[in-house]
Amino acid sequence: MIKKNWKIISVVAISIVALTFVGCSNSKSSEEKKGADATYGEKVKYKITGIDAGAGVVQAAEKAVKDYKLDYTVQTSSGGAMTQALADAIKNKEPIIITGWSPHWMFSKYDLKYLDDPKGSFGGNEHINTIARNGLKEDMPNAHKILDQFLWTADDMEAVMLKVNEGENVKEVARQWITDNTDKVSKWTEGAKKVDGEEIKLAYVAWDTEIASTNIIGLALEDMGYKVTLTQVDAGPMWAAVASGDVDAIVAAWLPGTHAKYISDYEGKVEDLGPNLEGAKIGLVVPSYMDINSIEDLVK
Ligand code: PBE
Repeated sequence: MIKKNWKIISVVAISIVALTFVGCSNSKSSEEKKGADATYGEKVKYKITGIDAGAGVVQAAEKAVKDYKLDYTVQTSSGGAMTQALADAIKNKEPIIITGWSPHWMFSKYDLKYLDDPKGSFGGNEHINTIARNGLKEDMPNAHKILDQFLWTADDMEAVMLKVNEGENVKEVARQWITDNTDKVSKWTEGAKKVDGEEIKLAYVAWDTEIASTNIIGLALEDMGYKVTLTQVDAGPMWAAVASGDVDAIVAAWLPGTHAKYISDYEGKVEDLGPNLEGAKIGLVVPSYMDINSIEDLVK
């Protein structure tokens, strides 16, 4: 009887010790997290370094601030200014939180991580679609066919982006990529006839991803005899231009989440030609040396 009681007492005692230990280590780690964020938050002045206000990733970051009740503001600038701020922070091993996306050369150049997004403010897997103006199919069937067949991979795009980031001229990088990838390009042009100087206009935003894709498809169209004009605009005007027919197409529609508002605003006013790239993603990105893993770790 006494023996049995001892057994029970020692099991209970061990459990208490174990639970206390687990409890302590849990509260300690969340305290540490809070401590880490207080330091990070102050160091980054409670700012998420963003890009242009029209970008879906900036709007998603603003949604995240609300969803997670963060004491942060999203600072808008440009893709170039954001990656410069990232480079500066990494050079000094300082914290920074940016509005990131993939594919992107920054993941090849630096050691970075996405913050987990348990509330899904940034959506899930994305693809990049080609969008044509209504009537392009009838007016320019060959160009329409090429745009419709345009398809490449995240690796392809990243290779182009990386070279451009390293300072090579985008037109030269595009020419080299097309020369090296005739198998892919010939699939895009399959069944399309060459034309003689027909004019075609594409719009894009100065996002590194879109600079790469628009130059590649632009050159592929040029090689099929088109006189191609690439116009750089902001995100809102880009969508408005293809919906009004001011430009013939864009290859920069991030769906289903990032540009959801744009595509629903112009429903019926544009033709969605489907994905030209699968496996894209947006989110908050930080250098791997930062001791946080989730957007929730930014909550004070
Ligand atoms: N991006 C790159 C864009 C789409 C392409 C992720 C910066 C955005 O609207 O957020």
